[in-house]
Amino acid sequence: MEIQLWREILSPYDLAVKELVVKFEHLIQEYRNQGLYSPIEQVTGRVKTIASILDKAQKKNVMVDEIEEKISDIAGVRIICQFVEDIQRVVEIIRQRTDMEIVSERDYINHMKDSGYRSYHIIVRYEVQTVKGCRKINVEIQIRTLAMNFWSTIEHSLQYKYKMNIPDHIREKLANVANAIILLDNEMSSVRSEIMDAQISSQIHTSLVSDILNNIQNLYRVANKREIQKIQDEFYRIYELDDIDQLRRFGKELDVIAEGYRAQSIAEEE
Ligand code: 0O2
Repeated sequence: MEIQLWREILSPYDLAVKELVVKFEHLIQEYRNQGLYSPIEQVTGRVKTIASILDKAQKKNVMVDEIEEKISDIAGVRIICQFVEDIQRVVEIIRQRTDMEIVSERDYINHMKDSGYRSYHIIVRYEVQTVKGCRKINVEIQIRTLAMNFWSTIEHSLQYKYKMNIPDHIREKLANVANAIILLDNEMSSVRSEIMDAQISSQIHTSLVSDILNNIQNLYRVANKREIQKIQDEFYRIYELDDIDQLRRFGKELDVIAEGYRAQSIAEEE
């Protein structure tokens, strides 16, 4: 098949990966904007390279014209979570979605591969709109923790270097590290709720400060400069106290002041 045709074949896969990355990133943002913990930490995506598709087709005895039907990870999205528990939450989120249909699931978290690989795989059918009309294609979604991702990224690069013949002593080390990663993820899970609480209050603090600074900036245009200076000094004083309740109260007072100026300017316009 000509390279030009490959480009055309891969184009809807490229679109699917881009759309899905945007959708999952938006989910992260929605959780954070609502001051909630996001079970998704990061999202990445890729379209398999032509060389890698051909390699896989050869390994699986797949003819070139059967590639789209028989290779289900041409489009791949990777969802990284902080904790093992988050993986199941993400699986549930995907199961509930109406813009993708689950074709199959593979649980390499509870059923680790002999290599030591762990991840949860879901193949979904996803619809994209192209100039030639609507196309439904397969996308593989891999869900794993940061620690699992660390292991699989290193191991994958070694597979590439050693062309599947990783020396025994390295293979043994990788197997040991895979077991250490199970322990590491379990240890992190045991302090999950405290870590989540700390992360959420840090998010709330950041968004409160940003709302207050936005409000002060808007007031600059309409309010008396002396009053603004007083508000700003008060903000610095409260900020240094490092007390989220005081900051929240201050933010609310500022909202009332801003609302007063808004009402005044509407009245002046009329
Ligand atoms: P790449 O370069 O990431 O695209 P099967 O359906 O069992 O015939 P298939 O399609 O390979 O075979 O399914 P599987 O086993 O679920 O693997 C799909 C993808 O999972 C792989 O794609 C890897 O990305 C990842 N994976 C599976 N096993 C391992 C492993 O032992 N180590 C690492 N690092 N990744 C693994 P590709 O095409 O192999 O690679």
